[in-house]
Amino acid sequence: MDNKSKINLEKSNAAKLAVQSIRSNSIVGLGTGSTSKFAIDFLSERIKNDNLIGIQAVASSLESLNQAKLLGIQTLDINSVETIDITIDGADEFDQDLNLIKGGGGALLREKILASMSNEVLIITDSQKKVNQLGKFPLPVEVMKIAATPILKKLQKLNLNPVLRKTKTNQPFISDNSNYIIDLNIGKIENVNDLDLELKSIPGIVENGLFTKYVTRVIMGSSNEVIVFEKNTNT
Ligand code: A5P
Repeated sequence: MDNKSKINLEKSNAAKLAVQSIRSNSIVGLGTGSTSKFAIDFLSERIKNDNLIGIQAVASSLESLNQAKLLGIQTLDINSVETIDITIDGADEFDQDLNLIKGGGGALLREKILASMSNEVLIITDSQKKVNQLGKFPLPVEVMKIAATPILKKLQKLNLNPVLRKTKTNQPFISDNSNYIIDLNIGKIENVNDLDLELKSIPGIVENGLFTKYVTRVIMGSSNEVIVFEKNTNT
């Protein structure tokens, strides 16, 4: 098996196990990205073949919303929901404390809103996402278009090596919320909470891709097994 197939199998195995946690009559948060895509497929299979009834989904992106609709999964608008029972989403990196970098696909804002509304957040990944220290993967920051230039300058001054995300045709990438994304090439993030607060203090930054709370469990595919990391409640 080539490496890409191996990674896809890890993603699929993690997604399959996570979807087993969904109970009938639940509101389910749908993540975004290639691993979440597997989870949405498995959810639809469970609804069709497994007596899973009363499922309503809230999507974290237009991409996931479209996939869910195509599969016949009933969807709800975020504004019509008070609490989400369980959200299943991917990540770009996670550490031993279950802090995450998310937003490689540009959906970090809605993903964080969904996570904040959820009783349970299951993160599904392949084995390449586990790191000792976050930061090798560029940290995405969603910013208002009108403030992109001053924010880029501010982030440069903070030595965070910001780069405005571009599409394949060299146009600025536009999020589902009509904002820009700036990727921070940090290398190693020494203190995730301090950086999260620093970014939140800059006007015009709508959200950043650091998830320092919310996660209940990370479910990681690794070769033919699946490893579950629980939040250590003693720390
Ligand atoms: C989307 O914006 C991201 O947060 C994804 O959840 C993350 O990039 C993981 O994507 P993959 O499952 O494709 O690796």
